[in-house]
Amino acid sequence: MRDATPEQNQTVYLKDYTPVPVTVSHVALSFRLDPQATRVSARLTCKRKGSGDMVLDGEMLKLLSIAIDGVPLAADRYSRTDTTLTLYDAPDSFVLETEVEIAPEDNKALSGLYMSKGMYCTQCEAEGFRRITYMLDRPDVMATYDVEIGGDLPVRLSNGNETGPGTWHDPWPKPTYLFALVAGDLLATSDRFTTSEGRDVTLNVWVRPGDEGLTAFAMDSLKRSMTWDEEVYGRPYDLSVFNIVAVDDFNMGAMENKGLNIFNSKYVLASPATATDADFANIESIVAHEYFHNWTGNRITCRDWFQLCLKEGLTVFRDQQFSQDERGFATQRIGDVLNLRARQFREDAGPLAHPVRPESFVEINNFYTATIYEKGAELIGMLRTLVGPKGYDAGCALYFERHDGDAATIEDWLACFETATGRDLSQFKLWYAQAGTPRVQVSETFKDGIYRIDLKQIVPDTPGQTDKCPMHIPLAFGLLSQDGTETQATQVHELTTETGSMTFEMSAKPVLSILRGFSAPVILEFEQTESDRLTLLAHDSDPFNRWEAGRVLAKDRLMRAVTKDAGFDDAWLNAVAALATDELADPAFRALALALPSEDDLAQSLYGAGVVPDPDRIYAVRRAAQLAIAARLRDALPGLRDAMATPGNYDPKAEDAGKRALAGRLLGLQTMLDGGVAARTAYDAADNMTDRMAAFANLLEAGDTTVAKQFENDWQHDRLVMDKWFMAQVAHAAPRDAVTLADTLTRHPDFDASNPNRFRSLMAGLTAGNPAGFHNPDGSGYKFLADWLLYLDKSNPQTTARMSTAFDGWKRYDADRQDLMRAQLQRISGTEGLSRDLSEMVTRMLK
Ligand code: 0A1
Ligand code: ZN
Repeated sequence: MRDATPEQNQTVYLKDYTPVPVTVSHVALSFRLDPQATRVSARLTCKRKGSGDMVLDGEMLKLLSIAIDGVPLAADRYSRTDTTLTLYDAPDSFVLETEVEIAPEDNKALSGLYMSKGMYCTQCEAEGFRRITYMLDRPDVMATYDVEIGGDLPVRLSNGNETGPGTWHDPWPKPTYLFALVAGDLLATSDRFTTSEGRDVTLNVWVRPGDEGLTAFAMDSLKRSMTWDEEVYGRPYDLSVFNIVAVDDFNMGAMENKGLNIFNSKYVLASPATATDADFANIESIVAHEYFHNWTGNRITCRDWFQLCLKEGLTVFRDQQFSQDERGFATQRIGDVLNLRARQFREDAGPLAHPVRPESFVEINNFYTATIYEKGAELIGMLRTLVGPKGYDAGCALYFERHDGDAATIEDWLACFETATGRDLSQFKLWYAQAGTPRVQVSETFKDGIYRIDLKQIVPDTPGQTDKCPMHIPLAFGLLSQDGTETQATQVHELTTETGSMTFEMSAKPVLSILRGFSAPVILEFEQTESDRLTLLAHDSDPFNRWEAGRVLAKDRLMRAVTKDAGFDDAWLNAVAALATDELADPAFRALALALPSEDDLAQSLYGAGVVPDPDRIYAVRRAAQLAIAARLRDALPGLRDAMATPGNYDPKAEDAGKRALAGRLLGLQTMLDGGVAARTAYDAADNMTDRMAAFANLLEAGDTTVAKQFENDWQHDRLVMDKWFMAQVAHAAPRDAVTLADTLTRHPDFDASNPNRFRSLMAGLTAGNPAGFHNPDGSGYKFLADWLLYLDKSNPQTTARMSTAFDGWKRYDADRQDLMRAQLQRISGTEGLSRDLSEMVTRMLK
């Protein structure tokens, strides 16, 4: 074997993309499963496309044999490094046969083939296939697959259609990252679906024995998703079986492997007793998301990983549309925007900011981010606004027709819309290249019967990017008269230059409702008058902006309370009380309107306004605001909450969930006044997990010392419920107790850092759930997190790197806290043997 030098921690650039010189059109795999010594035989049908050596990827593989066209390969015909196998002088077409040995039981990174509670499963996105066998592990190499899983495990699954016990044929060419294998002792809930093309499809949801009673909602969500994708996008399913498998140890939410979706069990298993309304909604949208990938991701995949948003942004947009149709437009949109602002705006404002289509990466697993997913989805939404619903449908239809079977690019996607609608999208394309959240400044004047709106866009500098060009920003807006009547229905103004303006002839100054439906992912800077905002809150026909008006009023109050020690005025408290008691408004909407901006949201906004956020002060001010609202509603609270009762059997439908959400908010207010009396009654009466968790959280907030033990005794047999127990205790601890409690809980017999759900529950309970606790001025929160990151990085770099993003806001804070956080980041970065994942993250955060 020839010598070769290994390549480590290298930066990969989009500009360096080159097609492979030799491609693989068919893959035949044979598995002999064993926890310590699994044998994988691979036959790759290869064909030359250009000149050059064939470099296959492979990691942690013990090569047992290698042959070309049945002849063992001489040592001078190939070379290996820790990560590659290079074939020299390969013929024009040939079959490469290899046999390797791997140890799934030792694979704690949960990438490649690994074991979870005795069951074999795989995770190949982004680059896990190379830990199974030697292959061109990149998305532009698409092959058909035949898979044989030997042995006597009762259930043996792979992609495609089953051709015999444990043998599978996938007729649809796919890249390696969509390969999957599952084997073990599993039980299925089964159903059938007939597609619009008349294909009879068997649907299975596979779980470990004992969990079979928890699959009904996932199955129902799957069938509704299949119908929706046929009706709305004209996309039917294309195999005779669709399998979903629930796995307890999983780094992410779920994975869209062709015909064999693998899910974190948290996003499959649900019963009224164990899952909250939020869990049900997540299951519905994630089942839909993975199913929708069959067309947006699988049938049409990405040419390279820089194009990740091509499948992810589009598929998130599609699952958001689905959830709007299933659950109601307004509340879904408000929830999606809240999530975008909390996660993506935060990312875009800090050291980890990157374009929706990045230009380089070290570890691609670090780029499964809110920017690529959620901002990517906003770009699709803006495109739809710009070309209109019909233009959007025509562009999508052309995309499916033109690129079915392709590994495509963002250019391919946009070209379909240019062809279908005749629009020039060259400026719009900047959204994919320029990072950072644009700010749009709005000002208005009214003089001599002319109402004028002036607009200015500012695209901020982000790491590695300065002096950006103006973006193409669709601003949906409408006008109301001062009494709240809409005088101009929604129109879209396209802001394409740095400044812009609009004028209207009017007899009186109108009330402007701008950025309706949150038509672009921007930060609006608009000093609108208090009375205009109150008019919008009471009357805007656009429900998003109605909610947004309330949000802006609340945020103003909270920021002034933080910076100027201002109290909470009657006008605001009365407006909040009016919404809370408005029986004509949808309870889900009222629940959203009653929720104050989060502590992190306030920290972000204060920092954006040039104020150094003090986490303790923010915590105290939020509580004071809640107390003021509670006091205003004191007498009404019990009656309001009673009116939200949902008698009869628990139903996860949006209507009931909205009532429970409002009841939960009201209970929070009652707890501010009664120290937990109502919450105790609610806890004891709860007959579903939504009500129980709301009461539990409030009892913890009130300092109840018995409920945690009671909850544990009741639920210690249920791992998913216990994740909630770990998280809630830390999130709802008094800030000064949070780190000590988190640390104590890591010594609880049920704390297992190797299970990503458990690790994340506890860590995020502190970092996201209890910001004042995490930012304890003594630095204990930072040290606690850094210690655990260093510990877990040795076995599971992916989950560790994701959790490290809790440090990404470090530059917002005061000098002492910055020093403490920097010191922990430097300690991590100076540690020997760091994973590529974590090393890239801390390097970017320290820059
Ligand atoms: N493609 C999946 C999410 C996913 C991404 C990466 C993974 O491993 C690094 C695993 C899953 C989705 O969008 O649902
Ligand atoms: Zn996805």
